[in-house]
Amino acid sequence: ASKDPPTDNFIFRSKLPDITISNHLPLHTYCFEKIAEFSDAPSLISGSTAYTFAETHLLCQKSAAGLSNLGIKKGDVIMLLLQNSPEFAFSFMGASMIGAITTTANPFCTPSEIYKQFSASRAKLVITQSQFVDKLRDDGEKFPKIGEELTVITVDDPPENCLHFSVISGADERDVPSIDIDPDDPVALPFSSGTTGFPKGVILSHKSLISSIAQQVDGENPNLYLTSDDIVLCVLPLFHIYSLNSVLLCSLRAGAGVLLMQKFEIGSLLESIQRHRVSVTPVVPPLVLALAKNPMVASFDLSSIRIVLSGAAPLGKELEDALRSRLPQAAFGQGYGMTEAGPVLSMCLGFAKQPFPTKSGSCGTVVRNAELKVIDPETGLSLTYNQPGEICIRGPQIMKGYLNDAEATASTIDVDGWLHTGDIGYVDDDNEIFIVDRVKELIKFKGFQVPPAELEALLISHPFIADAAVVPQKDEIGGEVPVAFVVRSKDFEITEESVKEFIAKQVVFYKKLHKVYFVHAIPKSASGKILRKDLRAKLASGSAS
Ligand code: 4UU
Repeated sequence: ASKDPPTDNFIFRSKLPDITISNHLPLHTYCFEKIAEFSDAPSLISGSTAYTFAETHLLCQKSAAGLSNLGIKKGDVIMLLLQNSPEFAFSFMGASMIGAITTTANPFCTPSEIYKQFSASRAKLVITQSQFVDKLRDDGEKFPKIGEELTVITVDDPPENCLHFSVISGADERDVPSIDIDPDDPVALPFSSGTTGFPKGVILSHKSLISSIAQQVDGENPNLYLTSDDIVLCVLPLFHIYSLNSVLLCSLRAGAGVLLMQKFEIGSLLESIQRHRVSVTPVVPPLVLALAKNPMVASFDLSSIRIVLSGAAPLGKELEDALRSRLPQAAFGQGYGMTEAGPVLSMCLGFAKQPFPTKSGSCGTVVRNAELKVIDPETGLSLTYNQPGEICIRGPQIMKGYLNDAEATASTIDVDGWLHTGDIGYVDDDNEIFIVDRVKELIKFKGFQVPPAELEALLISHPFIADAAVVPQKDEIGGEVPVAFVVRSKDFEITEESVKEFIAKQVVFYKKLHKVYFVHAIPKSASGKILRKDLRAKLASGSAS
């Protein structure tokens, strides 16, 4: 097969047969469809509190009624600015039940980062923790006045002019208005910069999320086999689509319990895995590193783990092998996702109910009910086995498009419905996908998105900076870190430290610059595009400084 010439449509499929997907349903109906089978099993576990599936379902309905009582209607957007908590699930599903849309934001973002998402999504209400409320009162931004123009709900003691979460979760579930939901109606609005530019709202419909969940956990032989005997670790933040979809929503559908943790701290993580007999651990490469290398691991009983899923950033083969030898009983593999792709493109088939053998370093096989192709970035022709090119995906799970950005949508999803990922990879003879490079601008620090365009815009807003470009540099712990090439304005002196500080105070921690290189000019193409490849090559060769 390796010698096949390029054709205009060589398509890769899952080894699993296609299934019938109930994507005509509203998301909440689909997620809770089988709840009678496990209504008394634990669904959400947080600290010393646990909610059964029946309790979780009821609290979602109450929250739906409560949101409706506060004036939230079909098509309205609510913003969750929350760390992992049961209330995250209640609000997200509650919003779905009244046809509202949830935009999820990182509570550690700066007020200006939050404001951009808040205003672009036109959120009508914010659900957060008291410690983050001041970010919504920041003088520098034009947030509406809390309590008068903007409803802010906190899951803990509410500060001035805010409401407590019980205002919605204490509502009468019989007050949920009856509404019609079309499969194409949006339900989630995560933000992603995609292949280029600034973060944009990614419109995910009921149909797309259901399709993605079903591709993972439905069918006689599910690709990711979860049952009501499983406890799934939820330490990855729910505001990111990986955790929201593959952890929370997949577990709700399949009846698995979700162990919610607010932050990653190795000791308490290991302790929780041992105490709750966690069986499935969705992680990112820095967590694989901790589990593989931290000496504390040896003093805990981790024998309950049967699946380790890594995703959101490239994982080295050596690290994967190191963790494998520490957790020999577990199936280890990767998922490959992209917010715009709904998000899962491929998943390790070693996680299936009847598993397939898989290889180290692979990102899995394309999910069922979807088509994947690898194209030559120059000619657009599709490539066959073992030839690296840009990965494209098509299926009912991909986003509808970007919010209010037809141009960015058109340059990401082509007329034939293929979503272009900006990732370079190949498919081997066993249909396993290997990602080898990224052609898009996006930088990933520990799996978090760092959009260069955002940092470049901040840099050139500095009066002493004439031009700037931000590119990824390889980093042992973070995978990649953002570094800047900066052209000083004529006759102005500015130091590396002051540039770093200027950025650090305006961005969330993972977007901080790790290095600044002063140059005389930024290499650009004839059309004015930054030649990022040249800058990356300069870094790789060590000739940057
Ligand atoms: C190399 O990272 C994500 C979603 C990840 C995900 C979701 C569900 C993983 C497993 C799962 O079950 O989304 P974004 O939008 O933040 O970032 C997308 C980009 C990809 O285009 C690719 O460049 O993140 C990178 N990426 C990976 N790279 C994602 N997964 C992988 C991977 N290996 N396994």
